[in-house]
This record gives sequence, structure tokens and C-alpha cells, in this order.
Amino acid sequence: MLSPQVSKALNKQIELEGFSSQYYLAMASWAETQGLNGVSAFLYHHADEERLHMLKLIKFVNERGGHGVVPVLKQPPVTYKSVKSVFEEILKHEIKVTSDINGLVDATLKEKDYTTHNFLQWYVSEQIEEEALARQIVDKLKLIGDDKGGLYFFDRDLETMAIDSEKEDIKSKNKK
Ligand code: OFO
Repeated sequence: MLSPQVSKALNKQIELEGFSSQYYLAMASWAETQGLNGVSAFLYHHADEERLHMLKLIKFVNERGGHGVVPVLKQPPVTYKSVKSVFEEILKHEIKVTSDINGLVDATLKEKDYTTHNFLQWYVSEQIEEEALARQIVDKLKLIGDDKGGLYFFDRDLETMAIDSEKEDIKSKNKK
């Protein structure tokens, strides 16, 4: 059974993961309007992943006798200055998510809730990957600078990454 403190903290995280999904969805839609199909495919997929992060938490809370509350939808920014600013925003956002996950892990230790602590380790590792990927992309975009040809190839690379991730998702679904 979850303590009220842990239950509240998990629901806060549900809200944040839901917002991450909305945020990346807004970025994907903006990128699509800019003709950046690879960037938008990557971000649509990222938005779907965040929704799954939220869902995983909702189910966990319910399994442990709590109530995973579906959060209200906050509107994220509609337009963005550039592709680089999009990925800088993502990196900033993921750093905040990591720090909130760490806070959550801390709360489980204070409550001696080792089951939730164990469950959260998946999120701890996921954050390492998410931050590293965002950082890598920001570095690439810094190298590209204003080079339009570079941006074209970057967009294609992201499209390939999105297609590979979709394939991986299908593979792991078929395994279940
Ligand atoms: Fe859910 O990992 Fe990003 O926010």
C-alpha cells in the first residue's frame, strides 16, 4: 500500500510525464509545419514514449492501492524559434524531470517504500538515456550552425532514428 506522501509524489510525476508528452507533441507539430519531417517524426515518437511513461506510473499507483489521476492538459508553447531551441528546451526539460525523479526516489526512501523505490529505478536509467540523447543532438546542432545542407542531413538522420525506434517498439510488442 502506498503512503499518502508517496502517492501524492507519484501523481505529481504522472502530471509531469503527461506534460512532457504534450510538450513534445507541440514541438512535433511545429516541426511538421516547418517541413522538418524527420524532426517531427522523432518528436511524435518521443511524445508517445512520454505518454507510456505516464501510463506505466498510473498503472503502478493503481496496482498498489492508490489512484493514478489523469492530469489536466496544459497548453505548451505553439511556436519555436529554431530546431536548436527546440532541443535546448528538451534538454532543459529532461534535466528537470531527472531532478524530480530523484526527489521521488528520495521520498520513497524516507517512507521506507522499497517496492516503489525499485519500480523507479527504470525511470532513473531512462533519464540517463534521455538526457544523453538530448545533449548529443544539441551538440550536433551547434556544429551545424546555419548550414542549411547540414540541417537537411540532420533531419534525415532523425527520420531514420524515428523509424528504427518504431521498429524496436513493434519487435518488443511482438515478444509480449
Ligand atoms: Fe519521461 O522521460 Fe522524458 O520527460
